[in-house]
Amino acid sequence: MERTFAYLKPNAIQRGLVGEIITTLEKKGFKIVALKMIVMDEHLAGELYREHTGKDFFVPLMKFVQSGPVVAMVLEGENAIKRLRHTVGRTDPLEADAGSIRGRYGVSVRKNLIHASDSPESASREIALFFEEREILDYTLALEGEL
Ligand code: RTP
Ligand code: MG
Repeated sequence: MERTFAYLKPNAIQRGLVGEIITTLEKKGFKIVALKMIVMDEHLAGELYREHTGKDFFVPLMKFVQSGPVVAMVLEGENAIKRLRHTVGRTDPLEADAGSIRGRYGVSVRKNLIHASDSPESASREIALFFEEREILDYTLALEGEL
């Protein structure tokens, strides 16, 4: 089983879309193994987006992601990294598949609702930025008939 990292951006919380987005992830078969609400500080946001340092959208992006609480999570599943990227959709909601999270609810590139790690290296790095190992929990999902 592969692990990946996602966080719901401040506008997802402000728009009341937390439940709907998490439901989508659960229905898509991702197992939530860590979950918390936090407000990112300058250091955390800078580390998370360090590959974009200096780009024209970097400063507004930094400001936006620190503008309110986010919901950070670790998701587990088969091919979780690629599957989550597909479920989330392309960066620009206008280019994202209509059925993807960004395609369904996104309005602008910056406020595209959710982040998803783009590679195994990013996933490990980003999980470690947000979670301690003891915050990642082990449990068994109920199977049909065991509910
Ligand atoms: P993410 O990292 O949030 O999952 O998104 P991504 O891989 O699809 O996109 P990436 O290229 O890593 O960009 C990170 C975030 O920066 C904002 N962005 N704004 N032209 C722009 O104004 C622009 N380009 C990127 C988006 O919020 C994007 O998710
Ligand atoms: Mg990215």
